[in-house]
Amino acid sequence: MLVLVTGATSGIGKSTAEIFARNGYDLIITGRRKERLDELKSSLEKNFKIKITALCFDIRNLNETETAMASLSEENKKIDILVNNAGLAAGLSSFQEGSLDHWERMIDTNIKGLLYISRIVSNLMIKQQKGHIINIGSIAGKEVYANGNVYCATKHAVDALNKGMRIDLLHHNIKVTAINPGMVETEFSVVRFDGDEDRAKKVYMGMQPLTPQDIAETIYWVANRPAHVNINDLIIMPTVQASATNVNRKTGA
Ligand code: NDP
Ligand code: 8X3
Repeated sequence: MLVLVTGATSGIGKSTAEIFARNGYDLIITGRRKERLDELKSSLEKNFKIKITALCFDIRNLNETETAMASLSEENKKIDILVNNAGLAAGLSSFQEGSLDHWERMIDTNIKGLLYISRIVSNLMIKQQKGHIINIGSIAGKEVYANGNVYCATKHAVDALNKGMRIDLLHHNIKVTAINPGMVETEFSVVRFDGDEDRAKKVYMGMQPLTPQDIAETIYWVANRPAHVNINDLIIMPTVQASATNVNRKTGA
């Protein structure tokens, strides 16, 4: 079995690559940071008897995405599972004060990037008349919170695309699933706050967030249901988080 994980250089994507590797799946891992991709490839290949192909490209760039995918061998084009994980939030500002650069980064990555790779992979899956696309959405694709505006809009788009893909791929025996996490401690908040690590730490202060491994285990479980079972849509939250903004924090007082 062959799994393509986008955004495998960090967080949820890296943990997802690890759990599939541990269970004997071959992998295609992607991301922009080549050193991290190479490091992950060599450590997983050292520990597990699997084949890993690392593709270094920016998913926002259609040409780079098409070129990287075209470089795959015929064997590596037989992808069984696509995990659409690459994504980010940039900024947490009111709509009226939002940065255009942040908006474009989120729209280009979370929506357009996901579309570019999914179009290519779904056509490869159609040739095989089987496959499974697992989209990483967010609680931000189910709810809108103050200052979340464009990030929430991109994840609502993922929610809509998850449903649309499932309908259009129905007659090709392709499963489509969305996993929508609440707060997961990864590099997500550091990226959101443009590298401000102190601000990022405060996001998880006084509460126990999910770990990337929690999400990876869920992805693995979803991917391993019997052939006749599909998990359409799943929301997974930390126990201390009831909604995007309701978090039970210990004040430490
Ligand atoms: P990380 O920042 O730890 O990981 C993000 C991954 O996406 C990295 O591997 C990064 O690789 C990749 N990526 C980002 N932009 C691009 C790009 N332009 N081209 C290729 N790859 C890219 O964050 P998470 O693991 O938390 O995020 C993974 C997914 O989970 C995202 O879609 C996020 O929206 C979603 N999510 C996260 C939650 C959280 O609380 N952490 C909650 C709900 C959903 P590189 O930089 O090397 O390109
Ligand atoms: C990430 C979770 O709550 O910051 O998608 O939107 S949140």
